[in-house]
Amino acid sequence: MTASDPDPVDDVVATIARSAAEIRQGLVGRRGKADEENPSGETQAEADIWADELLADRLSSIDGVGQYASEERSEIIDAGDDQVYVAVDPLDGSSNLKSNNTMGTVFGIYDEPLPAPGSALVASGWILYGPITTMACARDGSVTKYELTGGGRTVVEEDVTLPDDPLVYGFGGRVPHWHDDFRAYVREIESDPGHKLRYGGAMIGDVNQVLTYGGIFAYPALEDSPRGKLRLQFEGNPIAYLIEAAGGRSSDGTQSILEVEPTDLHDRVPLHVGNTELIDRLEAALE
Ligand code: FDP
Repeated sequence: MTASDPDPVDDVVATIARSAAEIRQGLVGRRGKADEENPSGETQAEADIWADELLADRLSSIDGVGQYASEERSEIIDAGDDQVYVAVDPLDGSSNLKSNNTMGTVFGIYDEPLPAPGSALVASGWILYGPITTMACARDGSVTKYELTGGGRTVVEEDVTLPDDPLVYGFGGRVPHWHDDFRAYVREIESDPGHKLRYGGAMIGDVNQVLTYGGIFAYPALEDSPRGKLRLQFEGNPIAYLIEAAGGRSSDGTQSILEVEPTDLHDRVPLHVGNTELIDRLEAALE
């Protein structure tokens, strides 16, 4: 590739950013349940299916894209090229549609065919549909935050890092299903007067709070679900790549999420991300 050649990574990021306003607008009238399940056995919202189709069409037609895969479809779309491979959660936290709370779109751009380990990511990021629409994007070890308006994108912060003093925590899964060692760790985090609870039920909203204020988010292994809930390709890897690029850590309980070898496109992974010190303590607690 020469300097003047189109860069498929840039094109994928720009296409997702440009599509965000349309996705946000398209949620109106699509908040109901569809009569279908995703490959993880969850009932899909009409908006999940619609956003997936919109992104599948746009991303798989970009020059250089070899595959499009999504949490909302069982099969990978073969897009014909071989430079980058795109994994998307079109609407993360879509259960929040009913109550009109925050949700997001998550993407990972890999340089290996899917399913791929997080070490094959070359960029990742998320769109957050909050009071305004924002994007956080990691590439080449650096994180940039944008505000999105219509089809446009304005940089609001470059070289974003997690604040040194962690402030917020949010932990998913039903508390009675947490393992005892994880529960004991949570009690320690809660009892620190410097910490406060922030949990909104959409991973991307909760992780964005950690990126903004410092802290920890986890959707851990559960007694009735040993690999937790979140999907490695579509959620775990992209989030881990971005939080690590922002100077934080990710862990599946014992190692960086980026080191987890996938066995299936829809694998789940226990996810813990946040300030290094808190993830180090978590791994020690789960030993
Ligand atoms: P959702 O099912 O609404 O799409 O993986 C998806 C996710 O939301 C995350 O965004 C969120 O953190 C988690 O599931 C919440 O799940 P539960 O409410 O089932 O615990």
